[in-house]
Amino acid sequence: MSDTVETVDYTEMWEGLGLNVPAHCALLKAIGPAYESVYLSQENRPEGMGYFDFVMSEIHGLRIQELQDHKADGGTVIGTFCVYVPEEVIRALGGQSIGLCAGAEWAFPEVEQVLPRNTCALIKSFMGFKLGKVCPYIESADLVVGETTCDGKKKAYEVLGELHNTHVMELPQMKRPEDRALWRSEVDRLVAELEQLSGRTLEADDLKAAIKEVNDKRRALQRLNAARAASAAPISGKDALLAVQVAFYDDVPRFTQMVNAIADELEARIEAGVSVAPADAKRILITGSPMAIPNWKVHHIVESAGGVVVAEELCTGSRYYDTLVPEDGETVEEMLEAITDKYLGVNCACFTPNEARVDDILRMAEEYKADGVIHYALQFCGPYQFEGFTVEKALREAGIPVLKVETDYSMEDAGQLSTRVEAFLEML
Ligand code: BJ8
Repeated sequence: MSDTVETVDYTEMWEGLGLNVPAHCALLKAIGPAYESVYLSQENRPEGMGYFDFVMSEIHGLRIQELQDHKADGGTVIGTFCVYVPEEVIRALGGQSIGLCAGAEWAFPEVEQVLPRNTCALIKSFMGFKLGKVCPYIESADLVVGETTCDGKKKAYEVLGELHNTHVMELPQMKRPEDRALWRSEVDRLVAELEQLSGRTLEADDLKAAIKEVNDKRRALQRLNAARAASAAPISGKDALLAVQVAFYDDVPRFTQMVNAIADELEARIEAGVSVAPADAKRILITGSPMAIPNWKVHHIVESAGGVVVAEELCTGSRYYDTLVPEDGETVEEMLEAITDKYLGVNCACFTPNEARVDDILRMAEEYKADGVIHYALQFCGPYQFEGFTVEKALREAGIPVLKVETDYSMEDAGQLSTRVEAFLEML
């Protein structure tokens, strides 16, 4: 992508996808200014973030056009909502894996006619985008792959399944050998579904190449995030969060190259002692429910209050990029075994017990020199609200200050949240 691309009218493409074009334009009109005020108002951003400004300006334009071109060339587009869905398998079978829109309030009154009101904002959001016909990603998707994680998602996929071609993977809720065997069989079932959809057979060479490409993407994110451990923060938390959010739907090799370029820049900034935050800015680790694009609310509040977010133990954070699939497998069987283990290793609150997540948080708090931790749970997100107690207890025992926040996508509580965050930062 170049930053000199002329403005293109995508209306015909959006109409072809069956979008409600006036409603869709209203959505874009809301996201543009939000991005400007949250992102473009920052000072001293790494130059490489210009790529993400461009990606955001074309979020429903050029990238959607690329997906249509990919489909015209015989490829598939596969929508996902969870980091457990193995994107290596999707890529190896000619698919583009796309994390679907789920980070903004849209058509909630319509959603509440098909889902209970006390459903988390993330689920309501993806259902609102579908019912309101404003998401070109889901309308481009040949298949949506869901998973049996929390109860809300499980049941929402039943409703979504009536509106869109949907495949649900059964994710076990424990990590015993018999659970692993179930998950292994679910990986096979996904392979079979994608083979049928694409008309291809999973080949070892393709799977090996896909593992390498996705690992390279995660390695680039690891580099970018490792730079945030420096005492002088070389990048804001908002910018680092955006990079992971975009990782779910951007072209993989291009994204990897761009993130590596930012990592180069951050490493040079560390050498030169360049920081985006004052030396005494309090360093915050955020953990909890995922923050899908354009949910930047808590990061924006923390950084507007003078803190700096240095790490995220989130699915839009370390849970996405921390672990890789070993690259030494040669047969399809060996590689699917490795994929099974890598994904079952993610520590989501849907699992019980889930002590490894607490270990991850404690390790990250130390690695990133966090002064305090914010535990973020979406309202009605039972798994993360429940684990909030365990996490808080472990952090207090370790002597690490913690603030628990429960919120949604509306800005109604922004003032109250800011006050709590300011008080927390002052106390650190
Ligand atoms: S691996 S966190 S992406 S399931 S916020 S819908 S948990 S009620 S999204 Fe998730 Fe996969 Fe786990 Fe990550 Fe339910 Fe909570 Fe809503 Fe959630």
